[in-house]
Amino acid sequence: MDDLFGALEPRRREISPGAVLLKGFALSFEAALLPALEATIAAAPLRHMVTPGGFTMSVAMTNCGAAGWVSDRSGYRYDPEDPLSGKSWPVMPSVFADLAGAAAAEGGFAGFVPDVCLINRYAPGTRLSLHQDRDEKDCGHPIVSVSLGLAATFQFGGLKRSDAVVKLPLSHGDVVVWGGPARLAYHGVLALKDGTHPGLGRQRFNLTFRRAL
Ligand code: MD3
Ligand code: FE
Repeated sequence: MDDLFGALEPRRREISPGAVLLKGFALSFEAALLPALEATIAAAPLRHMVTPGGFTMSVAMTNCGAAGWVSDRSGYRYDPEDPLSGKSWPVMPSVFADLAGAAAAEGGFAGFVPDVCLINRYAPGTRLSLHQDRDEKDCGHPIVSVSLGLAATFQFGGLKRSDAVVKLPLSHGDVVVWGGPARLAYHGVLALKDGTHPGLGRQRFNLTFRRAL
């Protein structure tokens, strides 16, 4: 039976060319990961950024690492300083970098060293509309995403906004490595359903590790 279930639900699943789902990969890092997340948020608080079009994002965000992704009325950019404090972003905790490097290697990108981690926080009802991540300098590097807390439905499309999307449930501890032809695919997150996660309560966090600079 073990083999049967193993074959039906492998731990490593290619969901499209270049996109590899590592089910539960972050769970073995959890004991160090959650305190490091808490400390990072204490140093650079979550905030709702404003899009260049003037809309306030429903996702609350912060960053750690050499720079952070920020949005305001003037546009999107990677900024070495947190605009809220005028100081550098918190250093990327070593458990973050270790997790990202190990996942990338498992996904086929050995040697990936992220310089930025964008932290997204979803409350019930929060969504992230379909977009591409193209603010990074060299899109030859993958993005590693880590889901924590409440489960979400992720949408994954093609290289055009109008391409069909596939829905993928992402739950606590899941990691996805997005590289190669998947790196510039449109993607988004449906409105978070209410619920309570045993460790994290009524919220979902997503960490995305990038080589941005
Ligand atoms: C596919 N975050 O931060 S993670 C983002 O759940 C973002 O918070 C979502 O989209 C979240 O930009 C989705 C999965 C993900 C992240 C980056 C990607 C998928 C991706 C970049 C390229 C292709
Ligand atoms: Fe994205």
